[in-house]
Amino acid sequence: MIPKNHPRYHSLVTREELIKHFEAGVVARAGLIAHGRGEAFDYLIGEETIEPALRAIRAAACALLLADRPVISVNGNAAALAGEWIVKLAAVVNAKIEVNLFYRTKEREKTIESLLKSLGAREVLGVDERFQVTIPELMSERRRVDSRGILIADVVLVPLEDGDRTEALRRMGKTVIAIDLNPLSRTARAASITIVDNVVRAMPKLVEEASRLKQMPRDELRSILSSYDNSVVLSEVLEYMANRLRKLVEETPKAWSKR
Ligand code: PTJ
Repeated sequence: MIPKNHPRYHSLVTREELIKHFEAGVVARAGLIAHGRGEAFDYLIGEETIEPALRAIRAAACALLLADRPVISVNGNAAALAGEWIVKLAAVVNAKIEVNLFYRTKEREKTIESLLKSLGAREVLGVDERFQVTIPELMSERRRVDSRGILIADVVLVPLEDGDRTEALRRMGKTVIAIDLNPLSRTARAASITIVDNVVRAMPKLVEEASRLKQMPRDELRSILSSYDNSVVLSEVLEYMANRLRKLVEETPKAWSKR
């Protein structure tokens, strides 16, 4: 039991969710480590969705709504932390959901498929071997993709990724939307749109934004998307982190440094 008034309540609840899903076979062992890395970067943005991330979320919603064949790629951490929102987003933007794992086992694929189905997903790609193809652009287990999903997708949302795959998908000509707390990661740098935010906060916001923008004329969505520049957004995130650290340094009482 985590008391609600604990100063790190939300962070501890998220950890418990991950541990629970690790024990259920959804999250990979390395997924726990990956989360720790993410948490460290979350501190640097003050554990809130910052303005550059909101702009990336808006552009991502436009890209998904304008896509002909959007796919949401799901790994263990994403399923554990944002499964419900993945299913909701897929319904709003009419996207396919595909399980695609780095630490791939048949069993984990099935467990994640069941979790997503229990949350309302009607179809989950990436599990049926009859539709499995390998993409030559990649060496890792992630090279196995579904011929009805990622292979033919024009826009792929990859919450929490490893860099190789994002680069490979870009080489295949796809628009890649990443959610990654680390603005320095290869994924963040290689993606077409990078949402530097915690997947726990970003996914509900993405669903909300996509639902709102769905009512807008497609030309307006195209105009929002074409004015988006990912390198500008990434440098704004770094500037935000640097300014925040500078401010914290100034605010830190001198006494602290003497301790
Ligand atoms: O389920 P699998 O087998 O596909 O494996 C998934 C992991 C995440 C273990 C695998 O993709 C991996 O090893 O990823 P990396 O290379 O550790 O990258 C994960 C990235 O996600 C890092 O840049 C972290 O900073 C970031 N990250 C971690 N937790 C969050 C996050 N970004 C957003 N929200 C988070 N909660």
